[in-house]
Amino acid sequence: MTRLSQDALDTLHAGIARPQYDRSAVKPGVVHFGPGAFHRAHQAAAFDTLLAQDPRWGLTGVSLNSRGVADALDPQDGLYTLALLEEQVEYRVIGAVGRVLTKDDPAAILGALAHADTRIISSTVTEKGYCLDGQGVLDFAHPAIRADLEASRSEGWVPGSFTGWLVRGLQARRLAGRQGVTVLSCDNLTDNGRKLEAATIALAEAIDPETARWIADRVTFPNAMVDSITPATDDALRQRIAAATGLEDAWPIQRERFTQWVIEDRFAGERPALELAGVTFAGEVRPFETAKLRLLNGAHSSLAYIGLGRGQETVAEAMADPELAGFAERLMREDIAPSVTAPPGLDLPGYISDVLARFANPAIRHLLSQIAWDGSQKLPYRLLDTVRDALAAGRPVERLALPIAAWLRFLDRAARGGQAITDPMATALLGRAGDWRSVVAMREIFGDLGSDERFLRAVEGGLAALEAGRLEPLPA
Ligand code: CS2
Repeated sequence: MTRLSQDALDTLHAGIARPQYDRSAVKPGVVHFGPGAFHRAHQAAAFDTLLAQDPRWGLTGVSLNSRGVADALDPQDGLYTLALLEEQVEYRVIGAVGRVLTKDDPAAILGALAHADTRIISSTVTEKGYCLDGQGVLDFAHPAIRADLEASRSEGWVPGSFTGWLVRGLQARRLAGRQGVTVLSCDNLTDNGRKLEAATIALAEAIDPETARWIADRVTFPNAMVDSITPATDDALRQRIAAATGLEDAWPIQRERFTQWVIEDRFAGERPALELAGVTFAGEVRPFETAKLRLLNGAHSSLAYIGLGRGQETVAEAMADPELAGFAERLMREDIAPSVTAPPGLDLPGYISDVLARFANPAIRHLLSQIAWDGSQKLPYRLLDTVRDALAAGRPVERLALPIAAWLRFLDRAARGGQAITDPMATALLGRAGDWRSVVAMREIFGDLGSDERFLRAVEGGLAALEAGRLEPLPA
C-alpha cells in the first residue's frame, strides 16, 4: 500500500479532510518540544486550521528522547492522519508539522530556535520534563540539570534537558540580535508558564546572567490549559486508517472530538489568531487549569489506579463498573469540586457531568496503564493539592486518600511481580514498596502531608477498604 506523503495526498480516498493550504509556502514559526501523540492531536490540529488563514505558524518538532516520531513522519513529509473518535469516526490529514529534529542534530535544533521566523517555542514534555522539585522549582540536583551545568562550561555546549535547550536557544537568539519569543507550555501542571519561566531564568542565571536578563525582558511564558483525551496509537488504528484513507500511515493519532485550549493572552510579539481554531485567549488561566487538573485529571488518575486494582483495562471499562463510576462521581462532586473556583462562565456540575460522559465514551479505548504512568509527577497536582485544601478547610479527605492508597497498592503489585513502572522515581518507589509510610514520607512527592496524622489515617483507611474490596473508606 502507498505510504502517506505530500505526493500521495491526491490519492487519498474522497471525503478525507486534508491541509487546506499550500504547505510549501508555510514558514516555521513554532518550535515544539515533545511532538508526541497529545501535541499532534491537540495543538498541531489547531495550528493546521490556522495555517489555512496565516502561513506563518508552521511547526518544527524536536524530540529529545527518541527518534520514533522523526522516523515515522519524515518519510511522510510530516503528514499524519488524525482520527476523531465518536459514533461516526472522522479522519483528517494534518500538515502543520514540517520537520522533526532529534538530539542527533543539535545544530539543527539550535538553528530552529534562533531562526528569525521562530515566534513561539512550545512544549508537551510532560511534568517530568521540567526537572522541578516537590515545590515546583528547578531541581539543581536533578541529573539532567547537573549535566547541563557541566556542559555549559564549554563553548558551543549541547544541552540534554528541555530547560537547558530553552536557555541555549534563547542565548543564541540574544547573541544573534533576534526578537524575543513566547515560550508556550502545553503541559498538565498548574501555573505551567510561570513555573517554566522561573526554571528557565534560574538555569540561565547559573549559566549566563546576561541571557537571564534578556529572557526576563524579552520572553513571555503564558500559562495555558490543554484538554483532549488522546489514547495511544495501536495497530488497530493503523489498520482502520489504511482502510479509510487508502494510504499507509506509520503513526496516526486518535482522540475524542472534544478539545479545549485556553491560553493566557501574554505574547512577546504578535500572537497567532488561534481563536480561528476555537482556542480561547484569557486574562487569567489558573481557574481553567485548576478545574481541569483537579476534576478531570484527578478523577482520571483515581480511575486508573483503582481500576487496575480491579482488573480493568480501559477508562470506559472502569466507568462501566457501577461501584467505581459512582465513587468517581462522588469524588468529583463532593470532594474535589469544593476546592475549585469555577472559571467565568463554567457551570461546574455540568462540567463534571460532561467529563464523566467523556470518560464513559465506548468509542475511546484509553488504557488505564497509560494514565498510570508517572504517578510521582502527576499526583501532586491532581490529588495532593486538593487534599491540602481540604485539610486546611476542615473537610474530610478519606475519599481523596483512597486513590492514593490505590497507587500505593499499584506500586506494591509491581514490586512483588517484578514489573517495571513508568515513573522517573521508579527505583526509589519500588524500593519502598511494601512500606507505604516510607513512600508517603517522600517529601519530594507528598511534601508536608507525610507527617499529617489526618492524612495518614485516611490513607490507612483507604488501604483497608481496598483490601476488603470496598470503595468507601473504612475508619482507620
Ligand atoms: C491523562 C491525560 O494520561 C493521563 O495522565 O489523565 O493525558 C488526559 O487524558 C488529558 O489531560 C486530557 O486532556
